[in-house]
Amino acid sequence: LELLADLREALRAGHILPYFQPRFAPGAQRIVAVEALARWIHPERGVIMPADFIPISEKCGLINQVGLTILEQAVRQRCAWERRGIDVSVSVNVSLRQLCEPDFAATVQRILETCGCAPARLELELTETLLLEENLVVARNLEKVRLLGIRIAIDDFGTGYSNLARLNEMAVDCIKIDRSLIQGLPRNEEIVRLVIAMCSFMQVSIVAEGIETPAMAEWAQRHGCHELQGYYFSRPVAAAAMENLLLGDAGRA
Ligand code: G
Ligand code: G
Ligand code: MN
Ligand code: NA
Repeated sequence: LELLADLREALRAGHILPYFQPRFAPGAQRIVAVEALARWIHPERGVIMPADFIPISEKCGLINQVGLTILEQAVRQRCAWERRGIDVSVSVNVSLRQLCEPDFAATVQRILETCGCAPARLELELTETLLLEENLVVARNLEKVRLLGIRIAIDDFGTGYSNLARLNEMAVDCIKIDRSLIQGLPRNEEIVRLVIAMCSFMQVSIVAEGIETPAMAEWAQRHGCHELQGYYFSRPVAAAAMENLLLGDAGRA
């Protein structure tokens, strides 16, 4: 409860901000996108992780404000990087509660327009259970953001209950294979190969999450994953540290 009062104040004070984790494309040999991950920079308690405030935000109806501030800051940061010649897309996690807001799509559009951000450079990460949603408001929001040209990714794929028919119909742009599947390699090689084959059939971009070792990176690249994400490349870091990674990355290319 105390934390909740703090959270409202933190939102007002701008203490909820995005960290960034690189998505490395082995084909291009560079960071092509960054995922924004919410952090609460608490004046006394230091960095508070999403697991300790996203669930509370969901329960108390503050997730819309948390999601919005992360989306806004992430898009603004991406555009600041673009002006400095750094070319990178950004992906942002979106919760079901946000998509239940009738004006969600309009709000995203306004944020893009304010920053002058190309819609195709923004990806929204949704969980697969969200695809099962029969809610009309959610369906309309998804349709609207897709029509704007914003990309849709399915996050944590392989952990929920997928409706494969629905997934195929939805024509998502990207599937992020959950780290539990990647970290089960090579024991569960067969199942991950089947997931990759299915994604290839659907012509979606494939991201392997939770890459922690060179062996995992090598396996995922060899088996056709388009992007790799995980501690092997970098933990989620603050914008300034991400910028250094991006500049170093461009330097190497
Ligand atoms: O950053 P970390 O790896 O601890 O993230 C843990 C979880 O918190 C992830 O599953 C992620 O989806 C969720 N999360 C992080 N940032 C956001 C956010 O801005 N919005 C929502 N809805 N979830 C987030
Ligand atoms: O659920 P989502 O994929 O949005 O959240 C990403 C979460 O996964 C973040 O909490 C992030 O810190 C974590 N993460 C990212 N890369 C790795 C990794 O290589 N290993 C582990 N264990 N966690 C990771
Ligand atoms: Mn994610
Ligand atoms: Na994920």
